[in-house]
Amino acid sequence: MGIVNVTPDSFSDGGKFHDTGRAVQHALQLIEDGADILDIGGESTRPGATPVSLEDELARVIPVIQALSKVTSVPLSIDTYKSEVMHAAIAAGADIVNDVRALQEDGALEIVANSNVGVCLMHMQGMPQTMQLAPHYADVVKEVGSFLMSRLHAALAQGISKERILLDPGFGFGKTTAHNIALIQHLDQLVALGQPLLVGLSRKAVLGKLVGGDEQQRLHAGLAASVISVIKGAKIVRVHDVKATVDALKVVSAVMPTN
Ligand code: PT1
Repeated sequence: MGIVNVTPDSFSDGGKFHDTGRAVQHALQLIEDGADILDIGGESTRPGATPVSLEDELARVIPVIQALSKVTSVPLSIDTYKSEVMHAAIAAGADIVNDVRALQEDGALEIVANSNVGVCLMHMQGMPQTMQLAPHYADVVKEVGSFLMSRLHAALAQGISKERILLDPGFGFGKTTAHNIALIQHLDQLVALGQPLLVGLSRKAVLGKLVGGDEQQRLHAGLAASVISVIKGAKIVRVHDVKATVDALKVVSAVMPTN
């Protein structure tokens, strides 16, 4: 899964047309690089990020989804927790809803249930602005697992069939380095929940903790993280560096063909 961030160009005044074009160009490059899914997002959920209004988020992502759905059959995922954005994105051609709040916002379960799109249910402790201040768990693997099971059951109860549902431990979302590492170490316990697992570690702070350096210097650490995750059973990795990740995973597939 290749990441397509739709955020205003620092040189433009949030002029939609220019930003749409850049995002579409980037998405097409990721397809060329071997992405099987594109994840399109208009609001950052990284620690400390400031929220984006509904109007701005719609103006950023909907034109990109409309444009891409006309030119590619690669599945498009919308990275949002807002039910109005889910609704508009599905109408514009999105195939997957990727929700860091696991369909807990009002109306979100219903909108996904009344469509035929896939959905990724992610775990987060707290909210992006404050989630890294004091993450706390008695047993992070158990607690993430039971949260994901409860959201899985909420989705099933709403009529979303299990074939449509992905689960995600939410690396970096209200987790210390030790919590993130424990989740990778015990990923098999989350695979055992029975749904395909999506994992996002690309360029995240936990990698910086392990190797030092800024975001641009985390590629090799991220490749190791993707390889380990896939060997441990993850089905989808959400990454910025698609070509490098595809190459690394080709080696995994050659050596472990059933993986
Ligand atoms: C993710 C994910 C996501 N991550 C899914 N969607 C982000 N399903 C956005 C840091 O610690 O893992 N899974 N959508 C990006 N969020 C973060 C979080 C970025 C933490 C950076 C960090 O550096």
